[in-house]
Amino acid sequence: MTTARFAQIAPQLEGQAIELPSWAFGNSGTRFKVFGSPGAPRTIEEKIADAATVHRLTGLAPSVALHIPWDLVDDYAGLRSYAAEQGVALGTVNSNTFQDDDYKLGGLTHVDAKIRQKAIDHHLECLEVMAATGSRDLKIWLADGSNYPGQADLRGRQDRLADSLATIYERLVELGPERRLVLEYKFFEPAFYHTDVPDWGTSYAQVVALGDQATVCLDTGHHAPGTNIEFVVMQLLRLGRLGSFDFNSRFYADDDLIVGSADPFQLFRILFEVIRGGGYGPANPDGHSDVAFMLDQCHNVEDKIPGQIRSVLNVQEMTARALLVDRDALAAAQEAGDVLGAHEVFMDAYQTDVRADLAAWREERGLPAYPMKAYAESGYQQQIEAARVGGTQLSWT
Ligand code: AOS
Ligand code: ZN
Ligand code: ZN
Repeated sequence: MTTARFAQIAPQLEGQAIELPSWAFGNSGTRFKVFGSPGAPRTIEEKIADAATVHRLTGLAPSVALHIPWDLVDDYAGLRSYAAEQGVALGTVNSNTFQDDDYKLGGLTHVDAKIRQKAIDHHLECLEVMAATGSRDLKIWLADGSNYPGQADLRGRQDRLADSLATIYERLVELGPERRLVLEYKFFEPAFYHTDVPDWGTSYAQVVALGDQATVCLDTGHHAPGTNIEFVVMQLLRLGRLGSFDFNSRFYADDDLIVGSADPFQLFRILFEVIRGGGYGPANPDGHSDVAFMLDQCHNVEDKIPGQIRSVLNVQEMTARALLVDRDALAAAQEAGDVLGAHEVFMDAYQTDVRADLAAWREERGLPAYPMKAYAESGYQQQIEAARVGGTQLSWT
């Protein structure tokens, strides 16, 4: 592909925004071990400073998602100002009903009304946080499920989930028409027999019952191996209910590895469907889209800040390649029944190396041509390793 072709799609790269998860900067690991990383943040402010560093070097990550209670502070308005000073905004608020003993057998689906109410109240608290931070989205991922056949009444749990979500949604709507409830699905883990929101269909059914301000979050690591994720993307966009992505890569289950590292072609196929379905912001005539791009990753063995830089660059690179698909030629080949011709048009774009064009594109905008190299040379890593001594490093477990 020529640089001239890149120049045609370059305007559509303008304004691409990928939200970073605050938890990606803290220590993380597996159930076997969490490794401490020198320089890992001890406060939410330090996480935000790290996220702002990713944005400064890439221009791609203007907001940070919060997780409650991991990012609990007394003054969210103050945190919002701090983030703004650093050059980023506070984004999606994620709830947490998976780290409290009370939720061992469920949260929003629990048989005990008191525990259900506690889980609902937690979400109402998240909504208050959103009011102070100016966040648009409340993202709900539920660990609710069961481990053994017969353990739980699957239908009863689904009905209780609908009731609990309706209470949360009612309050969300009061906060304004721009707010959204985004319901994430995941096919297993931590529950191993059944999960209460295991798939896009269940999430879709639940959000449609709530109303227009409820949408689905698609985490790329939350499907059975072999699932055609881009088909799900297409369908949710077609139905007008794709709210957001949690991007990451997986080899086996919910690996939360760097997006685009395990299967770059899958990322390309997903982004192609997003663009084709009108879900990509700058490609829309009104200049914005309702589909939020977020990362949901953990950097267990690699440095966290360059891990996030690599991730947003991977998304940008595959977005550029997906934009390069010659849609007219593709449609013509499809309509003519030219199977291999259509496939070739698709693959031509995928096989295009856009790295040099993107480096030049960055330089034109006053960004470093090579953000990974710029980070390595910036001294930021050494600086945080020297400065962040004492205190307790934050960890997501
Ligand atoms: C859990 O598997 C989900 O992917 C969540 O979106 C996310 O990882 C979690 O909220 C962060 O703990
Ligand atoms: Zn997720
Ligand atoms: Zn996950």
